Amino acid sequence: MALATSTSSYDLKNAVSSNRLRGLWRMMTGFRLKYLGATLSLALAATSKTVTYLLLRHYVDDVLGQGESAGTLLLIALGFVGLALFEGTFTFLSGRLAAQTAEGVVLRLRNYLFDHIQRLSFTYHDHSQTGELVQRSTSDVDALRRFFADQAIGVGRIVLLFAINLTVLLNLNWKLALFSVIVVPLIVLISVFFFKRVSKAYESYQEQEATLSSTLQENLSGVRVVKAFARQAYERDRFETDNWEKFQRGRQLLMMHSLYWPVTDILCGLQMLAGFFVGALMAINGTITVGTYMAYTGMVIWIIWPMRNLGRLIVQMSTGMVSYGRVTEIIEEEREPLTAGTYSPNGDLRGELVFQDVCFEYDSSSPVLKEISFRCEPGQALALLGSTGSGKTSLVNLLPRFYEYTGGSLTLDGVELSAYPREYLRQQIGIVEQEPFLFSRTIRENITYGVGRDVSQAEIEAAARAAAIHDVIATFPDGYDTLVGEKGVTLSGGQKQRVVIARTLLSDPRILILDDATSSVDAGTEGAIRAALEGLMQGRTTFIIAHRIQSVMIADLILVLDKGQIVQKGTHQELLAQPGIYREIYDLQTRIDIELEREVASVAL
Ligand code: TTP
Ligand code: MG
Repeated sequence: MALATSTSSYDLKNAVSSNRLRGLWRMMTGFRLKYLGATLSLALAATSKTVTYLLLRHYVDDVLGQGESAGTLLLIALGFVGLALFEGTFTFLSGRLAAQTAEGVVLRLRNYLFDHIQRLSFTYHDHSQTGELVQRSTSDVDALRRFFADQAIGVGRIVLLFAINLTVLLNLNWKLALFSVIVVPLIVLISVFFFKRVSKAYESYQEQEATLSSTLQENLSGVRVVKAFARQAYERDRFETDNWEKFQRGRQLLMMHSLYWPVTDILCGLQMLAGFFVGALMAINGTITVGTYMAYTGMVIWIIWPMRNLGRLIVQMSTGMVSYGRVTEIIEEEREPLTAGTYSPNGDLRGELVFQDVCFEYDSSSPVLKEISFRCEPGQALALLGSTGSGKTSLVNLLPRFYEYTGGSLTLDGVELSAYPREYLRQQIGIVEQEPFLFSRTIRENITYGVGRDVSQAEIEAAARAAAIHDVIATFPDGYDTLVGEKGVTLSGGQKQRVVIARTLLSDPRILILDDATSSVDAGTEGAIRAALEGLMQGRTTFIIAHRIQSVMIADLILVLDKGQIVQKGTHQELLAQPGIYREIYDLQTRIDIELEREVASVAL
């Protein structure tokens, strides 16, 4: 890949500026030479156009009717052809360079955004809508591409055409030249007036588009729920309302554009007519030559029409500016530092954890964990039990530093957790998340996802066996190369969970966290996984979150959480011996089990 597009070598944070034009200029780092080349080519093309008119003037005034020779005529004809070729070549070159600049800049920008969004914090992603992020990384980036490809270069072209032609005209006849541009300040004023309004209208249009793509994205993810509740009509109405709003805003935006055109067209047209008329009078009076008049009529078009286009470009640039703002809002967000840490650990973790009055809350709302204190020796298994919403997931999410605890002290192998680099923790801690997620790739790719090395088929199978999923995979025609997800087979909830367990086991973490990892698995399979895990838990600190007593009773220490607090702590035997939630759950679950057995027995009879 070309160096200029590689994201690792370039930090787009530099391109964040309150001055949007400056920011856009900075975004072009590495491509500015190309852009200047494009502008220079334009200048050459514009100059040759003007020279063509001067040649025409020379022909009319000095050659025509002066007993011209065939040689002179040929020379002049060649001159016209040469100039046309010259202009064409440089117009082409300029377009090409501009396209390279624009595509190059946004290629890099897209890569950067993708990488950047992945590195933002969990908190950021909790609060941002996927659809909105997608829209900013596509539609807004595309608006920036248009800015670099058409608008930035277009402005250069217009300024050059204007400057060159006006300078020459001023030299030919300054009075006529000045008369021809009296309308220009007015056009600029009108453009600025529209620029402000179009910016606003476009911003609100893009916002609505983001809302719409969020709605679309959410409804696609939740299409099963929509169907299950037969809420298609309701969702359609909601979408239609949002879409109607977008239509309204789009119409308003177009209205602005369509108002701008006739106003400036009339102004420009009148200006040109007046210029032609006055010029003709001057030519008749002999103030200017006929050749000058002809050159003037050619050149004045290249002053007036570009000015009209300048207005259009200024108006269109406002869209680029708005998109710039929307994209840099993401770029401005701080990345989660992955490798930074005041402590640089050596080798693997032992896995000794000490919680001392640890408190935690998500964005300073109500506390989620309150003064959690316990200790866990290396290699121990620790279980968390508690009603839903009691804070179990939140507690284990602190360990890989997905979130930062807000009070107390949490040490890992004797060092405060906040001193560890996140990347190291995430390599050492394996977490089977409560909601399993698989990529739309093969099962093999999903299982080997977290391992940064080549793994043998035997290793993959061993992990899959331990997670009690090997036999299921073996039934697929493509085995481990079966595609899962949208383009392949759909796995059941329990099967997904087991693939995710295999993935985590394969990464061989020092601390293993199973967050309700077997919630979608039947009791028999859970037993098989548990038996396999017991062997694998040896030598690593393990956190088990589960709702079944059978899953947690093997732990060396069981914590019972309620509303973010530890209400009971001890081994299975200790907790059974005391009154409390644990014994209640135990009694309830055994009673259900006994009744179930009785039912099964009676059916069997
Ligand atoms: P959890 O820690 O998710 O509760 P839990 O894991 O014990 O529950 P379950 O058995 O259902 O998995 O949530 C504790 C509280 O924190 C709960 O009130 C929701 C809140 N919370 C957030 O505000 N943001 C989050 O990202 C999460 C995960 C939880
Ligand atoms: Mg949970």
